[in-house]
Amino acid sequence: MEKKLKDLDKEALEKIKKSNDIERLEKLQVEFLGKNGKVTAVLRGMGKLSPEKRPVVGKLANEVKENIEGELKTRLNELKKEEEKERLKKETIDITLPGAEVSRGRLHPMQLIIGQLEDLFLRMGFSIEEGPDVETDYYNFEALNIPKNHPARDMQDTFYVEGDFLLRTHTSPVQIRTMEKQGPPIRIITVGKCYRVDELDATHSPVFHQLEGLVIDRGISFSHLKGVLIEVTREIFGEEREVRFRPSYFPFTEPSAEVDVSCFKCQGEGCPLCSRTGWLEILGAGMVNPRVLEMSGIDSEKYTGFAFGMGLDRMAMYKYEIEDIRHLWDNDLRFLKQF
Ligand code: 2NL
Repeated sequence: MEKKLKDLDKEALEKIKKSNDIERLEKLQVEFLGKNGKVTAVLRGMGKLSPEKRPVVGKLANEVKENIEGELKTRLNELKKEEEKERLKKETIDITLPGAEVSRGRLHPMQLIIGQLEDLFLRMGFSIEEGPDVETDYYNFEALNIPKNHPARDMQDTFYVEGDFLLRTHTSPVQIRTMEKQGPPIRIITVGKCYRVDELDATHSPVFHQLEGLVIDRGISFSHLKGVLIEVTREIFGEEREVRFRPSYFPFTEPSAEVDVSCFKCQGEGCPLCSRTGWLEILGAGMVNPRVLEMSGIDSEKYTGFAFGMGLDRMAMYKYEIEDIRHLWDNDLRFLKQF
């Protein structure tokens, strides 16, 4: 019986050493140590032994059993490590392969113009104010000295929401709210969407963008207005540009002016962009009408101010030579990728 155990031990160790996969090891476990395994069978036969022999064989049988168990475990670990090594080898990545291209987003031309102008005004000491797109008749018209019979108030021109509410037709309500809330001195700009009933075509859109500025303090004059606007036009259209002020009329400013910049395409010679005039109209401006100041609670005896407004869609179209305003809304990547 002792010989039998030693033979089994030898046989098991050889088989374990030769086995090359985990499944095979599991089978060996069953073959030798399982319920009907070879070593188990020997242990079961021990009852027939003499009392003297029993402890000796018993001890040996246990040693053999433990030995086989140990060898199985060792071999199993070895195989697992090899398997892991194989797996890692297969999983290695080729770091010399070129990476997948990450395509960068870019800013919409309208956002480019807005960013450039905001930056310029911030450098000049202005702050930026915002306000709601849905406004009341008071903030959009009344407080700006736009009379009840003014054509802008017509249903045909303004989107009325319901009751007293409408979609702002310019950004001026934000300036009014700032005058009420803050009081002088004021040095702000506001940028945002405005709405007017208009058929969409190459040059008109019912939604458009405006930038308006407002400066109110003691002793503000038209020359301050000129200084700021000349700075702005040269920053956007280049240092060499001429700036021209033409008399105009707005209910909320007095006196009022429209501002032209010499055409950057033809240097003022006359071309299709400027309709052969040599000038591009870019904004309206003026000294804030004292009635407008008073309505917002500002003493017009003490304070004066200037204001200006520009259509940003037109600015973007000039600057980037966009010939159709609808490009700004179409989200056609062939267009957007050019900026
Ligand atoms: C234009 C003309 C302008 C203003 C806007 C303004 C605002 C207040 C008081 C007085 Cl609260 N004026 N804004 C002044 C003059 C012209 O815009 O052609 N925009 C596209």
